Amino acid sequence: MSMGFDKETFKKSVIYNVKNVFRKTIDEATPEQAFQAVAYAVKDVIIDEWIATHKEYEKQDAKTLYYLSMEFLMGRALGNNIINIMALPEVKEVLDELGFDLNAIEDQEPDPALGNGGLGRLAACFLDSLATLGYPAYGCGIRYRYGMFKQKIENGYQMEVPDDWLKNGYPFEVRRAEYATEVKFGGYVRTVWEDGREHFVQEGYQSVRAVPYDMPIVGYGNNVVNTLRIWDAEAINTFSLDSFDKGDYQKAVEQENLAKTIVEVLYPNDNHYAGKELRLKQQYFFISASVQRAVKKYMEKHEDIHKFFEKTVFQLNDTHPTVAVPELMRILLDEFNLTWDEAWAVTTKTCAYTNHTIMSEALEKWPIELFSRLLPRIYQIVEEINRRFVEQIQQMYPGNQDKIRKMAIIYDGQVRMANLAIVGGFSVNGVARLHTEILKKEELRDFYEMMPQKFNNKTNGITQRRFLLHGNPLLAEWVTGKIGSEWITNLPHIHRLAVYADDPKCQQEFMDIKYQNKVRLAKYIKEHNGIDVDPRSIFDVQVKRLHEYKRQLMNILHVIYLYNQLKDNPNLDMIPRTFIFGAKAAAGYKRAKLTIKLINSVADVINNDKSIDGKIKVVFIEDYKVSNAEIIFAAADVSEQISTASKEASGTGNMKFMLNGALTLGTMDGANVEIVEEVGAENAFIFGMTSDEVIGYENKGGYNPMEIFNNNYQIRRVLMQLINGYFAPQDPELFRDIYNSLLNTQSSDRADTYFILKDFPSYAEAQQRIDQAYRNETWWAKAAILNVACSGKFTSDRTIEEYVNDIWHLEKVKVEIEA
Ligand code: DL6
Repeated sequence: MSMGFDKETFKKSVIYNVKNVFRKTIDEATPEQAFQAVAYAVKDVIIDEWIATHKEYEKQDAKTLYYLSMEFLMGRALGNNIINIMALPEVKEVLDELGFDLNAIEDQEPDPALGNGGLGRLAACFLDSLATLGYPAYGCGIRYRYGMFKQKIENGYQMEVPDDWLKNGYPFEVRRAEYATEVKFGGYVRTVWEDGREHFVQEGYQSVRAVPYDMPIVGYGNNVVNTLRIWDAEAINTFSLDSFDKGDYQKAVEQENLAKTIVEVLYPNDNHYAGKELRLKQQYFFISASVQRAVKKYMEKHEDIHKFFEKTVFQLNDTHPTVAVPELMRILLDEFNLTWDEAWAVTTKTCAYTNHTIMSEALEKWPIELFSRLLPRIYQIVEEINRRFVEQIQQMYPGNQDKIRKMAIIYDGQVRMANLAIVGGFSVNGVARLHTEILKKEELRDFYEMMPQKFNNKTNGITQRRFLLHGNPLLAEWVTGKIGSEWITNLPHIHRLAVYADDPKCQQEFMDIKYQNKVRLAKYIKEHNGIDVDPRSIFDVQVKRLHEYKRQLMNILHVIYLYNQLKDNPNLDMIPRTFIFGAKAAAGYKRAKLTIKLINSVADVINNDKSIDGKIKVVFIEDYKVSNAEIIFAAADVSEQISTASKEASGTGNMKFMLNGALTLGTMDGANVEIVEEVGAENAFIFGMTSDEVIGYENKGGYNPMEIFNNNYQIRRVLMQLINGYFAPQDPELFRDIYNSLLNTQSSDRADTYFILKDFPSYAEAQQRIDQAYRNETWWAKAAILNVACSGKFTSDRTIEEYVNDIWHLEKVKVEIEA
């Protein structure tokens, strides 16, 4: 139990909060009010540790990491915080005594969804691990007024509903007006001569006030509480008569509007760059505020800005925060009067960049016109960085224009953010071994040849505290019962479970727990979808963002293929299967949205077909998010990780399934490669082309799917069902675009870009192997336990230690709290 936790004080605090905040007695409180009261009471426990942690960091003058990210997909905080202060049993007892159920109260919390998918959730796992390991770190991001949209399914179609997560206030945040700072946009740069040198002054700009809100990030049982700092925007001078009198009316209105719009909404694009001006404003807004604050904080304790990098490191979570490079340069040049070389030396020792994708549509490139208009001084600095870098290229590769074409930061009217991030930092990392190798050999090959020392791999990880301890309490307790609780902070320890994999009693216990988790999910599905699913069927799950490269389409085509077999032969010997999908599509991504409609249309036909006797069920879980993800992972038998090899940088859902004892059905892509390496190919179902094969075909301009269509009757039959109204009797043309995308009958794009038909036979064969394997419960239980036992590598604690050792060089800090 946490040192600072006292049950009676906690109880009083809950009662007091209900009274003080809502003017009610505890018996009158609504569940939402009870949630707020409990959250405030938990925050009260955390606050002392939060203050103590920051005192300790200051006392030790610790080097600090700033994890700069447009996205933090935190999920609910209450349950996680209670677990991390190690007060779960006591809080449950108190709530019991007060007549509340903790689960019901947790369900009242909105999911702070300030992220899209993998990249944002990774940032959240990293914060958990940093705090648990005791490393001084801030997450820096944006306090979006509306996070990731809520997904409603209406008539099979995705509808987007705004996520007003702040509407009742968020109890865990603290507004820190004392750290507010100004961020400037637009205008022009005037050059002035002073003290014998040029100075640059931005004039005629608009500005906003960036105001930070801090959220506590509680380490597990170690008194450490770090901070996620998200910036809100306010008008510099609230709209005033004063401006009106001065004839600045227009400007005052514009500043007010700028502040309102800048943090209004998270762009709901995953692995896709939309190129919107507001997005660049958002990027510069939170980066300028964070970098300014980091410099100020450093200067409070130090005199020599030249040594800034000794105490500070900025990790750029993808290219979105790359303006940190020129922003730090600006501050060093214009505010500290460093020379270019001095400023460059500091900047390039402070910044490090993580690449999260090789998808070309995700590469950020800003038109010069937009970039220079919005950020005139920053653009000047980028131009100078580029000029010097191009000179370097020319020295190294004299006369080689191709190198300049590929590596220049400014080229063809565009500012290329990945190139800026690579040149402006000291480290470039990929997020799984295969991904890093592809970066080195293909996408970033020229940079790798020029500066190999910068490149390194950091295979992603996940926090076992949220995805096992909190999400799957039955399995967590079972694991602890077998091997003790060390796995909670040292996941490789979980390998000790391996000795139980062959033990029939343990196998039975494990399968019973899985069954109970399936019952829990079946209940959720009944409540949310109105569909009955059989917990004895195989739960075959694909939950992740909807993207063509992730191939949800291949999965649903296979469902149709299986259904056809069953229709042909109602006595087909197969283990009943429940195919579960969950996925949000970017609001403007038409084909992805049509795929959701297809899944729901197939579900409608199959789930209502009495003739197949419930042997196949298809469920699309609405509004897939962190809180329901925890329930889904716990209940899965099969984890679908079926991206086209080379396209998924890492994946992290794959790790969460493994930790919960699901078997991977996957391609040799991303971190699947390392998962299989840990658990053994015999305990997974691997299929499909390798990344080398895929890249080989791509280099040849693709392949001809018509051959497969013509020669494989079963595949042809499935594809024809897309356009003969089988799943859309009212509108037989509805799925024509999907059909065309596979066969390229009309479009100018390459046919079947993601090799769905090419990999289909091998996928269907792997699915057949699953059906056979599940019949042998002993084998399945053993393989599932081994998956849990071999998941140790995939803790984000390991990933963070690697970042610390190779890139960040932080020191652990101990925080003692007096009892
Ligand atoms: O590294 C976290 C996560 C990976 O696990 C996924 O494989 C990858 O797709 C995702 N990348 C992005 C890129 N987004 N942008 N822009 O989300 O990162």
